[in-house]
Amino acid sequence: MSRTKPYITSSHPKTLILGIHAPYNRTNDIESYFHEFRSLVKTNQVQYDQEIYLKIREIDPTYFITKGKLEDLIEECDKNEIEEVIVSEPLTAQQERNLGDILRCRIFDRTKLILEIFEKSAHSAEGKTQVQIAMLQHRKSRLAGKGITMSQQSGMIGVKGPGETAKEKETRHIEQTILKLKRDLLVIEQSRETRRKKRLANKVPHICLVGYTNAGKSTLLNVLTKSNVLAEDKLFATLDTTTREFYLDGVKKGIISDTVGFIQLLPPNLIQAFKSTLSELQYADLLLHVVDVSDKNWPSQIQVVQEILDDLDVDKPMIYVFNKADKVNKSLELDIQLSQYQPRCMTVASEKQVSELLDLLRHWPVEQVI
Ligand SMILES: Nc1nc2c(ncn2[C@@H]2O[C@H](COP(=O)(O)OP(=O)(O)OP(=O)(O)O)[C@@H](O)[C@H]2O)c(=O)[nH]1
Ligand SMILES: [Mg+2]
Repeated sequence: MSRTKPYITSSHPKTLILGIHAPYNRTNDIESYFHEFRSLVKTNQVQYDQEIYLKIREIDPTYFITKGKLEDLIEECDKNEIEEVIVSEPLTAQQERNLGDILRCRIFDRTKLILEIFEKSAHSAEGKTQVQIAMLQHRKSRLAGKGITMSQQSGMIGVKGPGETAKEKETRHIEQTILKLKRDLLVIEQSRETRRKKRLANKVPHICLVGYTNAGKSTLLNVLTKSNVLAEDKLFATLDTTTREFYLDGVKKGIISDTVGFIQLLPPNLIQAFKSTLSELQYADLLLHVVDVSDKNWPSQIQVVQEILDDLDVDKPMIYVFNKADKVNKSLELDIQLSQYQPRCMTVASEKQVSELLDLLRHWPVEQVI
């Protein structure tokens, strides 16, 4: 495939978003998946000029997209003078570079998109440090794929041994920065540990909200604890764990924490980097798994959350909280689907309709839990 289009440079790149239905995608409804992708782009405040959605039956190891579809895409990018392509899927460093070369565009994959959103949403020192580590790890993985442009020798006359390549130099710099950030994180974690020990010593029951991003966790925390945590119609509004006291019928029952939302194909580097925040879940007595039941993909979203919890070795008593019940029509089919999840309740957190949940919490059988 020969290319003639020159690289274009401008301060406002012409951007195309490319939603791909990949063979590994297990969502029930691909339109909702693409809607989620557009929400990611919107949350990252990127304006786009064109959108293309396509289905591939297999993944091409070189370009991710198979030949015929790739040729159509090249034509589209040429015709519309596209400078930047945002892809809904995670790409390998190699695929990202090859696609960039053949399309003559800058390519951003799902991982980069999510990392940038996390970077914008992090407020606490801990959140910022965790995101920075994940960003640097991603940068390092991209450097590893880079070829000769980075590897000019920088040896000097009169200096023994081979010169260090620019790539090696940058990789080393990244590694050193990551090490420093990890040390900073350890210090921050110590204060978390102290607070946790105090809580455990006081035997304060701890409830954690978990769930897919945008399910309504923060809204629910606000209702249950009469707080005012940021709840927004954007993905990953919450990155920092907020903990509040929880009173039921006028009696203090324990504390409730909000956590970072999950999403399918969450970059592994981010899960790794956020392990210290997510470690709170290991000490929870009860998880409230908040599900946006109005999203057509809610069953696969439950699966995504469960897989991440399994990955983190978190196995705790759980209540399924089917939220946004105001946006669904009750049906026998839905009832049958929901009956697989026990114990469960329906809520409309935005309208403070949480009585079914409060009933469950009131009658929760384990004495030491609530
Ligand atoms: N219709 C409806 N909207 C709701 C309900 N609960 C929450 N929302 C809205 O859903 C959006 C997301 O709510 P959040 O509470 O921020 O969701 P979250 O799970 O904390 O999201 P992240 O922190 O981004 O993971 C907000 O615009 C809420 O107002 C509900 O029961 N019904
Ligand atoms: Mg939130």
